[in-house]
Amino acid sequence: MERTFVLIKPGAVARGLVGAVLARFETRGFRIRAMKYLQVTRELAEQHYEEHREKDFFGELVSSITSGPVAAFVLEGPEAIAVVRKMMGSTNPMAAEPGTIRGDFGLEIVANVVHGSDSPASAEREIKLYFSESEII
Ligand code: 3AN
Repeated sequence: MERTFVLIKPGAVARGLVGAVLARFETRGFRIRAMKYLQVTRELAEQHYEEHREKDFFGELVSSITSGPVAAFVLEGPEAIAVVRKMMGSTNPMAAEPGTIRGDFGLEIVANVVHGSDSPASAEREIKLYFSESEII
C-alpha cells in the first residue's frame, strides 16, 4: 500500500466540487487516512511549491493556492501516487482527457482543480507539510 497527498484547490472548493472530486477517489477504492479543510498561508504555499520557486508562474501559483480554503487529504491504496496522477489528468486542463478530474472539471492551468504528489519523496514531504503524525489515522 502506498500513501499520497491530495489537495483540492481553492477554485474547486469555491465551486462546490469537494464532494465530487473526493467521490472519484473513494469510489476508486482509496482509503482516507487524513483530511483537513484549511486556509493555506503564504509560508506554507512557498514551501509546498518550493521546486517551482524559479518559474515565472511561481507568484501566480502562490496567490492562487492562498486565495481561499482548500481541502487536503492523505489517500492510501495500491500505487496511490501513480493512480491518483492518472485520475487527475494532464496539468493543462485543456489537454486533460475527458474522464480525468481535470478533464471533467477544469479549464484553467493555475487553478487546475486538484494537486497530487508526483513521487514517493514528494508524497512524504507534502504529507508532513500539511499533517502531523497524530492526524493520520
Ligand atoms: P502537477 O500539478 O500536474 O504536478 P506541476 O507540479 O508541474 O504540475 O505544477 C504545479 C502547478 O503549477 C500545477 N498544478 C499548475 O497549477 C501550475 N502550473 C504548472 N505549469 C504551469 C504553467 N506553464 N503555467 C502556469 N501554471 C502552471
